[in-house]
Amino acid sequence: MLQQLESTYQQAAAELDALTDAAALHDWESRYIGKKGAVTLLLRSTGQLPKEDRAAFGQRANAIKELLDTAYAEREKLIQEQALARDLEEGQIDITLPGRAHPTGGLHPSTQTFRELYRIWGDMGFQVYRSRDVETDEMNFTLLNFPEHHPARDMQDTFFTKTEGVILRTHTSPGQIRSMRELGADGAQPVRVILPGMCYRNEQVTARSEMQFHQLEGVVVGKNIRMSDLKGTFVEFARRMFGQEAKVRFRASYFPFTEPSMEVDVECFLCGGQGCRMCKYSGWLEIAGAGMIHPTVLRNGGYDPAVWSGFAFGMGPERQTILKHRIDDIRYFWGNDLRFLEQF
Ligand code: FA5
Repeated sequence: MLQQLESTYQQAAAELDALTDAAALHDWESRYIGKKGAVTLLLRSTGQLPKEDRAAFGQRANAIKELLDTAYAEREKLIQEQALARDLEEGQIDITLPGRAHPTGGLHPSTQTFRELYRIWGDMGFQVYRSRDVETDEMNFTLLNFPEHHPARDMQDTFFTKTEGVILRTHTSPGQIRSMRELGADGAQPVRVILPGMCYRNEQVTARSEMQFHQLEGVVVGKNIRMSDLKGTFVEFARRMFGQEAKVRFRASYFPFTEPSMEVDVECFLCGGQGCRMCKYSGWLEIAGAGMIHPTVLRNGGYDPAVWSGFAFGMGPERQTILKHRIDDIRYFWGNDLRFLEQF
């Protein structure tokens, strides 16, 4: 058996030296040193030998196995190196090819609109004030002069929590009270802030309306603040946001917390006021609700309405983004579909 072992070793070593490709190497491995390889089987049959021969045979067989293992690893490395050199020579790896670019993330279209709004309102002297998403019914409605029976308090509009009197804000307007109370120093200091944030309404989701959407509120309180200030501010804002030629229109409206109240429209930038599908052939696009802050609300914010006055407005950045990019469905915003998001 020792002779057989030696001749198998000679043969294996000679064959290995002549191998030049990976497939043949693999075949060699299973024939000689794999689980059922000739050397492995010989090593395993040590026990069948007479007792006195076992130790010498076992020792030699183990040494041969080790020699072949090492030679195999060396040959494998050599074959890999040769293959790589061949590939390089044949030009299969073109090292002059440009690297592959990694896809980079982008800003959400709403974030982009917000940043533009921050820049414009910031340049016009407004600071950002962050108010909370989870609100009290009192802040969201009562202190904003909503009568007890106002339909906005109905179950359809508001998301309630399990805690009595605690809701998800339906608009950013409760931040009016919070910012007046916090920054107004008990009705002694003026306030000029914008309040960005998410709002929640328990309403039917459609192409134009979501259950959650952003608003950007604006609050200005001071002495001698008049309707003309509100108007002038919006004319300036529209120019900065939509271009120097932008025209603004104010329509009478109603909100419990402003008096008088109005909707602010800009001339449709798609058709220049001629009338098109986007403006529903009216020539105008609504961009905000606004008005002079109601005396009751001023009082609830800590101000004496005989001395102080102010205006407020609330706009919907998603609706503005929809108009700007002509997006046909608001549901894309929170759908997280990369095919939509990657377009911005
Ligand atoms: C308000 O929420 C008032 N708080 C705005 C306001 C503030 C008026 C300060 C006066 C003074 P309104 O419900 O119209 O008003 O919403 C304001 C804007 O939020 C809308 O013009 C629209 O752009 C956006 N908006 C309202 N509901 C949705 C909705 N379901 N999905 C997407 N955007 C919405």
